[in-house]
Amino acid sequence: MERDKVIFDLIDQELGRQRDGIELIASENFTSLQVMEAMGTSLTNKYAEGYPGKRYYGGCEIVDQVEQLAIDRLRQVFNCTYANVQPHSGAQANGAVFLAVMKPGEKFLGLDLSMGGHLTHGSAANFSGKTYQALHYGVTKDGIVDYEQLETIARAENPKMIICGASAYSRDWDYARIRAVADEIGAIVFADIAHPAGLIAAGLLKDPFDHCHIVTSTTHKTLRGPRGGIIMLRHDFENPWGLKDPKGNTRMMSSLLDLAVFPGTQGGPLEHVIAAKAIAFGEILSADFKAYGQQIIANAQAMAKAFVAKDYQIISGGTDNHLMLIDLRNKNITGKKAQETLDKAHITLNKNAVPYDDKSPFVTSGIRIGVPSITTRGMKEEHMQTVVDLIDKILMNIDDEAIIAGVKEEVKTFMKQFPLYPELN
Ligand code: DSN
Repeated sequence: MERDKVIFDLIDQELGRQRDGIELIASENFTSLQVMEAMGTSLTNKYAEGYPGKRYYGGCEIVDQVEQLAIDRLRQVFNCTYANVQPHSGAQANGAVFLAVMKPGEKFLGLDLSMGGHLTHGSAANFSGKTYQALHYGVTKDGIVDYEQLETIARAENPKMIICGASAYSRDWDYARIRAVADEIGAIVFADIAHPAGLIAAGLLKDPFDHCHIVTSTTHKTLRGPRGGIIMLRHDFENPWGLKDPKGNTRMMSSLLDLAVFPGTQGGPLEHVIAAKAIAFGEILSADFKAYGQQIIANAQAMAKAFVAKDYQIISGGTDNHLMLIDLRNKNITGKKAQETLDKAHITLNKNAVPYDDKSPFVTSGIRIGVPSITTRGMKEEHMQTVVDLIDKILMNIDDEAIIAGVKEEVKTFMKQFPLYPELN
């Protein structure tokens, strides 16, 4: 077979794009080379429906070891007793939780997408909003989760499940407060920690596991692994609603979750990705990861301060984690225009609705900025001022093509200090 030059050329171009640009998409990161290597291996050829030691196919003796290592390492990362490493994505992990816990039409409560929540927490366009009755809490005018509203809705509506977690929220969570109201009404608490998982693993944010019955995450954001999802329980428990498996047996939550991933929502696991997850979890268990997490928070806070000094409006006034949401209305620029123009200068981020936004989700009034990727590339607090200066130069000259082209060159030169995959030509 001839090498597919067309595709490999595009892959080379993408590597160049990643190297030359300032990557500020809060949900992205750069994996280690060994994490990427594992995904391009013979493990991609193997079918392994089932779980280690209980497969529906022969020849699984090697992938069983790979998957068991991934499970064991993940348990160690979050000090939990149960882990499922098979979900292909965070959305798949969340879908499995819904399948395990909820019957169609039942109520749950999650953070509104327009206030920083996630599609799978009840958006009308998503399976979660179509299959179940989604109720939402929001954030206050100050941009902090409105716990009072959450409690009021929970007490009035008795949802079966309360979800905490967000895609565009820069503050830590009061998991204990959510658990307290959930216990009053007999609801399960499910935390989706996809965004801050790496900071939680590093012990730098509150630990959700003591208060939330079920926890899911993606593996490719602050955890710096391959694209994928995971589900975890610190302690297994009997399912409180007497839910039955398809054979009519009542099962422990761990067993219901395993069944909900396979055969409930997925077929064969991606063992090449699971191998990469195992490598990433091994990296998280190393001494360096805590320092990485600390640097992320230091960078995010330095960046927020530099934006505030230039009169940018940060939602909630700052950040506890790896990201910030900026309301651009005082600058008279939409999120869409900002994203598109910054893209021309190889500064990559996403437009984002801000709480109480008056613009459509396609336009938005804000941008979301995250620092995990630039922290992986080696940036420190002192580099945040340069990044903010470059963004500000574009936003203050949004229709000036010459200035935009100049910033693109400045970005390229600046990023040469922070090599990315030097082993790859
Ligand atoms: N799309 C992800 C994000 O950007 O936050 C969440 O799934």
